[in-house]
Amino acid sequence: MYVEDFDVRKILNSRKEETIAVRIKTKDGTFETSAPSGKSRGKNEVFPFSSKGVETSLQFARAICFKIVKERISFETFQDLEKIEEIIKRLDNTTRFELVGGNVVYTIEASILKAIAASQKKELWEFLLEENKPKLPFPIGNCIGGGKHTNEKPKPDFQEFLVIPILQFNEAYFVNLQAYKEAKRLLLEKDKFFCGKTNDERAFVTSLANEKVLELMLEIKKRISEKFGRNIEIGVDVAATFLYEKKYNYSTSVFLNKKNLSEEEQINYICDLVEKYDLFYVEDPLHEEDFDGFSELMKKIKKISRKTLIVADDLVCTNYHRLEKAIKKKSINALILKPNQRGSLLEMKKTLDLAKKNGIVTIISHRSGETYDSTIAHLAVGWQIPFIKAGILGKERFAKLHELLRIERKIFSSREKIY
Ligand code: 2PG
Ligand code: MG
Repeated sequence: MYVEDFDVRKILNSRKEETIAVRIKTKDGTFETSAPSGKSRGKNEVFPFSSKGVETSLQFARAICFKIVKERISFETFQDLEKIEEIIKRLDNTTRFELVGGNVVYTIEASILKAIAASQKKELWEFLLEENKPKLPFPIGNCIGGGKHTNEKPKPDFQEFLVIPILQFNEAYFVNLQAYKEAKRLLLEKDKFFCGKTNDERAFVTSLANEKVLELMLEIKKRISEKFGRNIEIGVDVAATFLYEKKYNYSTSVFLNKKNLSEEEQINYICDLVEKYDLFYVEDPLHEEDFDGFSELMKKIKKISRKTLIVADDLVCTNYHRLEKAIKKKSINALILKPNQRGSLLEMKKTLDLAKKNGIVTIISHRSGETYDSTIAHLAVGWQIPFIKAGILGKERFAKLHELLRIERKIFSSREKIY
């Protein structure tokens, strides 16, 4: 497959921040990818854009695509992405794409993969698939939010309160929407300041403290079970790095009798919450450099709950070497993967394979600032990642969720295929 032409554009994401869209043309059609942006970014992520700004990244993207076209570089396999990375390394050999920007690497690589897939008459997920009985991921939905994604105050200190239905995808999608509606009803009852407002990821904004929201999440779980006969799990993204400055600093907690917690107190607090609210999922419970604290927490959690996932997002940042360290120290049993945390899809795949080999549960994730791009839906199915965190509502979130609904039909429908 050869790239015949390309277009690199600047677009806005859901937070109205500038980002990049790359479109390439081959004899099979046009293929586009745009990049999302994080707000609670880990310090070990690659640079999303050049340290010189978005414009510089766009110029680099054009130069790289121009070279691909002019030199008639051929792409046939996933590993052929190395050809792009060689070009990029010559322009920018920093480890974190400081000059080019990780979003340039990601959008070019993903667009090329879509084109290779099409040249073999496949969609991206089909091209990536290594197994013959694909499963759809379980969608993790963000219902209520606080932390960095919410501007209003007071707000819960935790960033995300999540619902997780372990159900067939189409059912889980529906259940998440119902849970979201229940969240709204309950907030109207229990939060006198609530006016239906939502945050960056369309999660509801509330003035309630962490534990009050968790009580409400248990109520949502109960109502979903009563109304629909479906069991859902619940969880949180603590995003603890953003609470941490020498201690973990809380503003609105009702459960705690003090507001600044030491590492040990934070670990005990998380254990208490897991026990009291039967949490299935806890993302970034400690700050982004605390591998040992995570290990301590893992030891304690094992005694309380066998099902709970202790998930690294900012701790690992989709970085192979940081995952190696987390595995060695037994810091985690689950891992967030975000393509633009790493830029390189080759590296992301290596990290995913290492996680799978070591029994670490993986979750592919959107960012808080999103576009209409649906690439992560394809990566989730193609690479058989068991969970996807992609929100519940909003066009940018639907872009991924609805693509998964379509893929599910394509895989499981016995009707003549129109998908
Ligand atoms: C997270 C993400 C997505 P951001 O912390 O998991 O929810 O947030 O994209 O702002 O880093
Ligand atoms: Mg996170």
